[in-house]
Amino acid sequence: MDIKYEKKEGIATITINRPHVLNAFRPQTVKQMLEAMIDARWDDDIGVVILTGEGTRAFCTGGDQKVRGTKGYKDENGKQSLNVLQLQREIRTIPKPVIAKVAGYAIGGGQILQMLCDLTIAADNAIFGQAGPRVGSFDGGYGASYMARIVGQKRAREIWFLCRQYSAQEALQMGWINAVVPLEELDQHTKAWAKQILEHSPTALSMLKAALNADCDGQAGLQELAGLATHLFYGTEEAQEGLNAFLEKRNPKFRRRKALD
Ligand code: 1HA
Repeated sequence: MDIKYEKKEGIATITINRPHVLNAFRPQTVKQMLEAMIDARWDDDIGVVILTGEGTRAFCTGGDQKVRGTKGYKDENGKQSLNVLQLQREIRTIPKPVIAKVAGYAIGGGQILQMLCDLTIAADNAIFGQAGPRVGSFDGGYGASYMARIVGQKRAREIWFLCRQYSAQEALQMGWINAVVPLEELDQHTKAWAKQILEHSPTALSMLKAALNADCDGQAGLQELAGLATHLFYGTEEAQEGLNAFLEKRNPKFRRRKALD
């Protein structure tokens, strides 16, 4: 396995476990992360997901350049893909808060994963940066446009064009991450944030996540927000009347809607 997956006290933790390559991901890693995210999505006991990397040297340094081919990254059968884009969408749309716990490098596609998490808590040894233009790659999707929404257009261009590395403090100043804590306190702070979130209304949190996404994600964002609205609507007497009328082969008798009813 390329990841560790643990569920405890309402928190699912996904840990990229490839420290020999600073937690760079290959297609199998991404596939396992996706399966874990989907498990966490449907598990009613899970309210928060934590994404992290094994050890203290790296959160994730992006795609494993040692298995990169001409059409993407090669899996164990030689098939090439960019399946991390699917994982990005899952992090974005899972209706539960996802927290990135970052120690060490968050570089390239690893930095994008961190950025797509709802919240990022970094250790004081964390280093953030882009590498694509240095190694012949780029993420022009969320990696460009969502980054610019967060740090601004000038900074996003600097990050991508210069491929420099930024300290946790610099990332905090840019609004790229939420908090910086001493490395030895990273676990404790991340757990405390997760526990605080778990005390709050899961429906309110999921609606807020979808609403904030909808502002950036166009029709896909509206679909997500509307899906949650439909989910709530199904629980109303009005929606049940429509269903019952169909099943009972009669015309529905909908109550006239009062303002803000
Ligand atoms: O752009 C995309 C995508 C775009 C669209 C759609 C999908 C995408 C998917 C992915 C990506 C990308 O992620 S592109 C960017 C890929 N990442 C990089 O280019 C970062 C490469 N790594 C580094 O620049 C450096 O390793 C480092 C600045 C993070 C750390 O340097 P340091 O401290 O000097 O450590 P280093 O000795 O380089 O690394 C330790 C070991 O980890 C090395 O292995 P060794 O030589 O001991 O056998 C190193 O090769 C390995 N390693 C680190 N990062 C990667 C890696 N091996 C493969 N891939 C890596 N990303």
